[in-house]
Amino acid sequence: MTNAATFHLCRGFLFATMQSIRNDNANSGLPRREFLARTAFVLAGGAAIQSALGADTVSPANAERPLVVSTWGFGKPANEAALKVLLGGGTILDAVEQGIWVVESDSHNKSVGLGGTPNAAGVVQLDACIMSGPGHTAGSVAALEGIRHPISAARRVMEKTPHVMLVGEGARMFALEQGLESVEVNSAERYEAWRKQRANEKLSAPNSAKKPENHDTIALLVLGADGNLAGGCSTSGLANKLPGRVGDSPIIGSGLYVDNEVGAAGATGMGENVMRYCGSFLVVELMRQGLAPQEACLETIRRIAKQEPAGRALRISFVALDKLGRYGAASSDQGFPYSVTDKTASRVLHGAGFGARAIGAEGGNQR
Ligand code: SD4
Repeated sequence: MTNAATFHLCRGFLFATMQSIRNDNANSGLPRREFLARTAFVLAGGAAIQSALGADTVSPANAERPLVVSTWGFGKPANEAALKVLLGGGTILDAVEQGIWVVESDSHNKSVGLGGTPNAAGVVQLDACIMSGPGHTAGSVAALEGIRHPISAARRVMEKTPHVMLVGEGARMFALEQGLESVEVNSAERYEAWRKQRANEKLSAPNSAKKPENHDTIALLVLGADGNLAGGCSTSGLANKLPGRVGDSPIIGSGLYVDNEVGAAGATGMGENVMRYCGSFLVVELMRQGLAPQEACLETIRRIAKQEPAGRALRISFVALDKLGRYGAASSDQGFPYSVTDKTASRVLHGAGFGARAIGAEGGNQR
């Protein structure tokens, strides 16, 4: 049964129960205090059902299509560009690609595109992927240097090669061969200088995860007017990462997943805490089992937090959109902003937060 059907069934049940309490009261002269107590109990049940279905749940009847959902407040202009593409007759993949261009081109953004924060050697390495619901096709690039729009490189991998993923120098060569806009990168010199500087240092992963503002990804999901889904993801990844480090964002099933029968999901945050759990795949599979998008995001975080030594310090967030046009988001932190755009409105909302106490209560390690 779909969530919408469950919701209507539950609502019907609550209504009938309220009616029966009213009738009982009228017939039996139930004391007022008991009548109020029973009523409160039923209403609380209703609230719990609504919350389980996700705060941002919309009924399919109200769902606007096309619809665009993305991570963070900086996703809003990207959504608006994507919607414009769709309304102008572009495909869902055009919408994903051109929406993400907006963030990749934003020189103020320090976590996506060439303006992103460099790795430990001082070189910006970019990760991106794209996925189409129809045909279940995907393309991805990782540790890509000097290419203005990694999302376009990912799309070319999907559409022009028999492969899904290209990395490093091979990905750059392919992007250049495809005529994608590029900039010079003197990475060989920088890597050599870094190698010398590191020679006497202990090899350890740079601990740049302390600041939440040092890594943000655009994951953008589109539901077309015809009900087809697509998504994309682009990031410069974790600041000060080891050269060659690849996060969750270009990994299909981790930073992004689209299933045209069910829905789409994308991730942002500490890639290492998403890619060991196939996070976006899990969100979509939970939606397949009947959870509303927001609840599926929350349940995924709950599942990861249960096994994760980092406990509530996961620093991960998910957005999700289902085939019916319902959407939601959740985060291991409070107040995760995400953007939702359709013909009627373009808004920045806040996903459900997964609080420290909730994790403790479920046995997570709060070290
Ligand atoms: C990564 N997930 O490279 C990316 C970074 C990110 O919000 O999304 N930050 O791990």
